Amino acid sequence: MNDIRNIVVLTGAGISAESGIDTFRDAGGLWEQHRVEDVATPEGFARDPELVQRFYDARREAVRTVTPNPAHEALARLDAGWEGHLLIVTQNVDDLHERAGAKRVLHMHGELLSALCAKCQARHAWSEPLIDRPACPGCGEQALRPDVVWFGEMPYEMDRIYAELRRADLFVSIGTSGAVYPAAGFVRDARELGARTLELNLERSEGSYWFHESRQGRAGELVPRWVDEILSIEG
Ligand code: BJW
Repeated sequence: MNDIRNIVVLTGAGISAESGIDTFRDAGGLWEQHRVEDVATPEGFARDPELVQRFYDARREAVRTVTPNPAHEALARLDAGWEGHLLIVTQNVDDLHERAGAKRVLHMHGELLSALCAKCQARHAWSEPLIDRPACPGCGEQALRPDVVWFGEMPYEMDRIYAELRRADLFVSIGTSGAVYPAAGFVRDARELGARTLELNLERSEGSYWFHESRQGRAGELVPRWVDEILSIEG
């Protein structure tokens, strides 16, 4: 463990579950409440934009009412204390990593508090509803959509993520089912490139086989314990 300098952490919906945000694939999760084809694909948006805007407007509103939990706080502590390279790649569209104080965060599936203009492609910080089709502050067109990555779209900053995976000594996956690519493939990529791999999740994920070590439990308990371990090797 003493030769670890460069860390990539991948987080998923499970890290925000204890803050009160629904996951996607657990019992009672978002995909039991909504058809994924309707609300998380460009085709669904083209068919029924109002349904999709309502879905994301409600989630944007709900995210205001929740707060970071001990797992987000522990990763922020890691970010502040770790002198080597660190990148927290999150699949989550909430802003709980940032609100806990983490700085080295990349939102590969976009952000609820951002709007993307389908006309000029500009991204704008956004906290209001989109259902009433406000004008894009850049080009003036009423073409704003949620700034999230739907199935069939390219996740953000893949080149930067793969560059960090190439130099990672340690890859840690937290609270993700491993059902959605390319994120689900990061463990295999990181391992084949020489990183040690660790999973912290309520249950074994779909790609659990690829991890050197898999710990099961709640993120709010596992993550602070792991951060204590990793920071103790630096100090
Ligand atoms: C706890 C806990 C607690 C609970 N403590 N743990 C290869 C093979 C097959 C298909 C494909 C492939 N490559 C691409 C595809 C197609 C597709 C895909 O993956 N399809 C699958 C269905 C197979 N992927 C795409 O289309 C992606 N784009 C793409 O691939 O572009 C081309 C490309 C090619 C090559 C390189 C790069 C790019 C885009 C995917 C976009 C996903 N979008 C969504 C919606 C985002 C906006 C929104 O939030 O609404 O992203 S879908 C949804 O799933 C969301 C999540 O980020 C994502 C992952 O979910 P996550 O986070 O894992 O949540 P859950 O609910 O699944 O799991 C939660 C876990 O937490 C569970 O395990 C629980 O046990 C655990 N848990 N409580 C710890 N307290």
